[in-house]
Amino acid sequence: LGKTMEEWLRFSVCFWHTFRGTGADPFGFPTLDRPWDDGSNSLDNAKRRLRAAFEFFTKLGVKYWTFHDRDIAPEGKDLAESNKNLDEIVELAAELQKQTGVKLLWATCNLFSHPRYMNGASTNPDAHVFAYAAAQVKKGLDVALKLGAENYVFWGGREGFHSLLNTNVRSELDHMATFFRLAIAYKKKIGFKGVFLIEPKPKEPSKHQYDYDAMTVIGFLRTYGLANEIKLNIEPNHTTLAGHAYEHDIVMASAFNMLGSVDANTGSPDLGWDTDQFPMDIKNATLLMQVILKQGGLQPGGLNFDCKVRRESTELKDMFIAHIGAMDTFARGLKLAARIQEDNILSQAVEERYSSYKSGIGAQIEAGTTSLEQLEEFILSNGEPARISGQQEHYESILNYYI
Ligand code: GLO
Ligand code: NI
Ligand code: NI
Ligand code: NI
Repeated sequence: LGKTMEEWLRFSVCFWHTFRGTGADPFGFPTLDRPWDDGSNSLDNAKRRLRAAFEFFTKLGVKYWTFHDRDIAPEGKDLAESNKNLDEIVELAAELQKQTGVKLLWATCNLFSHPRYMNGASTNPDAHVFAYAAAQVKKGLDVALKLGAENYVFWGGREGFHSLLNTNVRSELDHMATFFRLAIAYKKKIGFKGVFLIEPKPKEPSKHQYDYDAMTVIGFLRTYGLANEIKLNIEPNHTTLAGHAYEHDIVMASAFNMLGSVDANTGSPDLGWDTDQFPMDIKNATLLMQVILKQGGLQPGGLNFDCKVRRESTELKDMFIAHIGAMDTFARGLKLAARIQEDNILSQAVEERYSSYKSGIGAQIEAGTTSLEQLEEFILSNGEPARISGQQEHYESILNYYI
């Protein structure tokens, strides 16, 4: 299919779950032991973590990693100190990237953990907080440039509202658009070539997040004239949280040429939160890889494992098993998707389903050369359309044949 397995499957390990995850949850204290991590906020500890991370990437054979500014380097007493800490760690990251050949799929800024962001970052009612977030992103882009990030992600975890009664929605959305415009201007100014990506999520931690799902973000980007500058990073677990099928946002984003990258995880659709499980479902992986194959790959995006081992996993080897299992799942998904594409049975069935648009009145509809009067005329002389039954089962059983 014109690319190697590695080119189709641009796997990436995220630093925050794998090296900052502790197994803690809202009801429980940390459970995971990380022998290199003394739990302190020191720069030395941050360096040990980063070295351990690169050892892990190398042993796993993964070519990409991702991080937030604040998970690789400790936040200081003010922005200047935070930036200084970050510089020191980024220096080491650059060295480790060079030594190992592991590259940066994307960088991002944490604009959600610190209390200053409790009412939002770019959509905060306080302009002072907006300015802080902007300054943080400025540094984030400098770092992304320095480390050769291929993309840069914005996940607006606090960009949303808890009550409409205290929220001026329109002005918050205007501010968010301004924030992106400023980031785009700075990106161009410093010559950063990475692709900007917004990661939709409907809720958690915000009660309602503005970047609800793929179509909401696409609508936002088009409304504000940003659609040529920003694409989407789709996380299937967020898609199911929004009440959609696992593959829904991948398909929708790709249909509008907006699928930039994937946070390759999975969730249990019956749960109401983002469980960030490692993807182990072959059928889901096949559905996803089908879309990626069809659009010709994800480059410069990738399959970033935004996943965490459960708090019951105490052994280090669980981190390896989880990532290897997930990579195998996508490799099988890719092979199945390739077979489905080669066989052409499913695509022929789809083509057949739309065959009425190939000629006659359908071709005129496609070409946009018809009118309501003409269509009425067509119905008056042709009558009721025929009904086709059992469609869903027809296509699903074809897919099942491969899995
Ligand atoms: C949370 C998101 C989050 C983002 C990350 C990168 O649910 O998945 O982990 O992926 O902040 O922007
Ligand atoms: Ni994510
Ligand atoms: Ni998530
Ligand atoms: Ni996540």
